[in-house]
Amino acid sequence: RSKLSGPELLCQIKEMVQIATLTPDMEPFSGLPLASQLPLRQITADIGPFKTCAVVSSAGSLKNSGLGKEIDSHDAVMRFNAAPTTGFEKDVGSKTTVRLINSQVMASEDHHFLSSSLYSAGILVSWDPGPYSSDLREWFNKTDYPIFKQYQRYRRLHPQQPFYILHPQMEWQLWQRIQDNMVETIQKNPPSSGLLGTVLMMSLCEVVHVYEFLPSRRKTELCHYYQRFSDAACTLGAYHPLLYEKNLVKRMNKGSNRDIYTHGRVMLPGFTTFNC
Ligand code: NCC
Repeated sequence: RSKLSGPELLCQIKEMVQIATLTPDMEPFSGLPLASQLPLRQITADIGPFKTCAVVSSAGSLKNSGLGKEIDSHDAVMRFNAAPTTGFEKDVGSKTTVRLINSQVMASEDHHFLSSSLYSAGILVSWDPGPYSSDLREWFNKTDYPIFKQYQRYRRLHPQQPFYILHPQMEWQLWQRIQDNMVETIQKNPPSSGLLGTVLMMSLCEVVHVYEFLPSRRKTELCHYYQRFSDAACTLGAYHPLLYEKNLVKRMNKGSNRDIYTHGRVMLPGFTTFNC
């Protein structure tokens, strides 16, 4: 099997990964109270298209990057999980257009998901590792963390804030792209929020700039720019196939290696800007 080029990889992802969020008509939700809380339309029908976007990883190497102004200059900015902006504006900016959160954040006591103002800016998108079959009923009966319970509670408290749930098929279609493009057998766990969010933004933006997903010269064992905890697994992966994700992103990068080294910046084209 020959190694795909960057453009070929981009086409595979564009054609084989469907960007989908849950809507009220989908089974088994249609008859349930949850259905009345789900957005009526797909996220891709509701928001964007944006010209230029920033995806801000939570990596420790963002610390002292001074990238805040550049990040805020984009039309839309995506952040992840509990990553704050307050107090870190110089390095990560202050704009939040979309926040992608995993179900662990929604469920764990320490994140105060229902009450913390951290989550009130922008559009929320959540995800939970679904079964490989991506069967919604099977997933609904056995989620990793109680994503649906927490989603419903949050929606009752903050009914005006747009809040989507990713269809689990997106996780596994993307996982398959990673596996099919690697020689090694990869653990059957979904991609990290970082890669899921990057691909979601590629469907909403003309150009996506991803910051410190591929580590710059500031590379550090510090896990997050906002915490004192260190662990190299945050950058290299443990549960998520993060190293493989990064390899794929490196191959698709349209920017220069110099940009990675100095700014931790990767440039990816939006799906509408290329033909396959
Ligand atoms: O750490 P996390 O990710 O919230 O980071 C968001 C995304 O940024 C990229 N990243 C992060 C740190 C780092 N040093 N290098 C990076 O490249 C990754 O792409 C990552 O996805 C997640 O993916 O949802 C994850 O969430 C955390 C945790 O659940 C939340 O932060 C809430 O506390 C997971 N950590 C643990 O379970 C302990 C992490 O594995 C994945």
